[in-house]
Amino acid sequence: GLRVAVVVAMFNDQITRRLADGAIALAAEYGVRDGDLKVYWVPGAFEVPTAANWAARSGRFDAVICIGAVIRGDTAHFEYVAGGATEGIGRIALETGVPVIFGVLTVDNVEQAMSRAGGKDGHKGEEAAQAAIEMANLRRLLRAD
Ligand code: INI
Repeated sequence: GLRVAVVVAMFNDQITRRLADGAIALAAEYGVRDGDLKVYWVPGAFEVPTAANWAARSGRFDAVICIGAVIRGDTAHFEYVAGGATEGIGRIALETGVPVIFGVLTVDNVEQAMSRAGGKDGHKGEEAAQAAIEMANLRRLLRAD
């Protein structure tokens, strides 16, 4: 019965689509119903916290999964984009109390990103969905006790 929002950055979408697909597939595997999972696209990783904030405060979701890929090679302001996304996502989780999960890759190049999006270094989208389910269940447990 968990309701999950997935906020996905369009920037580097050859990576973020893979991450999102993995997150969605894992959530389905763990029993999240089709209609209980919503996907929201934003321009880039910097906008992810904004939409995650809206989703977390809507009262409609038990967890929010944030997906993005910040690649150092692409930008001189890597640190700002990656730092903004990281700080924002962490802050929203603490401020709202809703699990807001960090599925944003911060890597040097596309190869590193691909290897973490279902390649030899695992699947960070699947890991993010797993973390979302664990945290949403833990929250329910702590509220019930
Ligand atoms: N956004 C990303 O998600 N990944 C990147 O690697 C990236 N680079 O390289 O610049 C990126 N930039 C866009 C940024 O997230 C915002 O969408 C943009 O600055 C508008 O606010």
